[in-house]
Amino acid sequence: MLQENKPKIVLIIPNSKWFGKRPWKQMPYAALILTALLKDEFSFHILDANGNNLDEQQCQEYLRQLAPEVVMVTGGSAEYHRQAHQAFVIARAACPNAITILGGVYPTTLPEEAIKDHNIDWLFMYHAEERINHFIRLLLAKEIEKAKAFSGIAYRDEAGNLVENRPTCYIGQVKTMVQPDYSLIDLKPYLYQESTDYQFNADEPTAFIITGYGCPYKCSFCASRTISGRVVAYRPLEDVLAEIEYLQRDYQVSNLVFLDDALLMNRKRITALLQAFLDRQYRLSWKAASVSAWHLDDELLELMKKTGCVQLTISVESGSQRVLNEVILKPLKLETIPPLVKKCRELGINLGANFVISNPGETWEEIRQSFRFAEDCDFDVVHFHIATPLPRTHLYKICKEKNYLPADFSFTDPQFFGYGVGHITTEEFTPFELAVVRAFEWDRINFSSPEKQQRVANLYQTTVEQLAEHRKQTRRKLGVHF
Ligand code: B12
Ligand code: SF4
Repeated sequence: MLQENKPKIVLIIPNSKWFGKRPWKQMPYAALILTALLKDEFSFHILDANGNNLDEQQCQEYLRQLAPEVVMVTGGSAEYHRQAHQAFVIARAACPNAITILGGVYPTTLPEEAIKDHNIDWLFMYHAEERINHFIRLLLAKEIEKAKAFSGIAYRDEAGNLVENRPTCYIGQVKTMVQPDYSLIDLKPYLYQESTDYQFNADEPTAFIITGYGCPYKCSFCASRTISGRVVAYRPLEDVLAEIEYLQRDYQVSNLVFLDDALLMNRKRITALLQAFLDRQYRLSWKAASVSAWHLDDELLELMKKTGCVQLTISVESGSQRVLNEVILKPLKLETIPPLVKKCRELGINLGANFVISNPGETWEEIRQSFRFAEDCDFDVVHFHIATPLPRTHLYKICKEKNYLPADFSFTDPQFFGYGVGHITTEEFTPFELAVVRAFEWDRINFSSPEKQQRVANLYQTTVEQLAEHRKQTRRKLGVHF
């Protein structure tokens, strides 16, 4: 079929800057997968409002000119739900008759909110692989009853209520993993990061990569299982290596950040991947955003270092073994952490750590234990997050059962997200106490000496003076500036 005869579909990537939120400029992996799935069968286009920093007017003009039959929007974390809805306001104004579909993490975890938007016809929940083409074919053929029976989607019934079809499988059951397709995305805006701890040398192109989706663990606050199920979907290593080589060849990428949920789960696989880095003589510096410390040991760390690892961030979450075992449900043994810090320092790998304070069931003393542990370990940088009850997580269920959330609690309250703002009140703590202790302990632990200040400044590729301003703002607003 000729390209022009194919039905036109546009995927909008909403601009994270709309509504003045913290902007994100990480490669939209979902768009790369959807390109691979849809571009041959349909006339598929991407309106990347985020990468190109487009405003509403520019998006409307683009849509009016193209006049697509289907407009799709990718909704990342629920925190950015307003941007997703704004994309549909634009789409409806520009192409009132188009079929509209919202997909991604937001509708998967919060369909009851997303469906309230009458600019949206369908919610496509969970993964797109082996599903989306069939669903679009049904819609274009006006087979509405069949579309309504499709698994893992949701829609509004005539009374305006959510109808949600459970999925029959998760990404882990998919037979063929799809190679991300970069051909319709202008990658350049994504290659240079603004001051985040993923930053390398600001002048060198940095790319993000995901080698597998999902995680089998069941940490109480985490949404991974809701989205991906419990079986990790691994991409073939050859595909991962081909992607890295493409990024190196076409974009001179020399820095890489792994964003997998469970990068280290399969020892044989991660070893084979890193060994290939050596065999193929890649000249790369790489970081991993959030790795499971219980899979790290000296041998793996040494291999990581040899292959260009410059930074790892581990999720320790709590300095209390009881809280880890009984509240957070993370299989981490705290005694393994100090030797890891020592080994990373010996090897010259920066080690960051994430903590989550104020899980229901945690005492004030146990929260203080987390700060003490973080300080004693002497990580290169430590982040403390206030537990945020994300939709459809175990944490949220407990909070509801125990009545720990305010009466007017809403996932769509712009104040809800941020991880520096608490919502949970138990017998042990209130959001205000948490915000205060978090901001000041973060400041004290990370910046207690000129050496530490310099260390963090180096990590963020910034100056101690600029860092001082961020610290001041974080203390004054009791918020997150990194
Ligand atoms: C990579 C990642 C990031 C990256 C990049 C984010 C981005 N916007 O691209 C960075 C590091 C920047 C990031 C930041 C944040 N993240 Co994040 N992130 C992830 C992670 C690990 C993988 C996401 C991913 O790219 N997966 C691969 C792609 C291919 O999958 P996908 O996006 O789900 O898309 C598939 C389907 O959903 C579907 N699909 C997607 N869009 C569409 C659209 C249509 C129309 C259709 C039909 C289908 C479809 O098709 C795709 C292929 O199957 C997930 C964990 C997870 N398990 O999902 C957390 C996760 C999404 N992040 C989360 C959070 C909380 C955040 C932050 C708020 C954290 C913070 N510290 O502030 C920020 C917010 C950023 C934002 N703008 O959304 C939570 C969200 C929870 C929730 N319920 O909202 C998750 C689930 C982590 C967790 N385990 O709890 N994140
Ligand atoms: S190990 Fe990480 S990704 Fe897996 S469930 Fe726990 S927090 Fe989520």
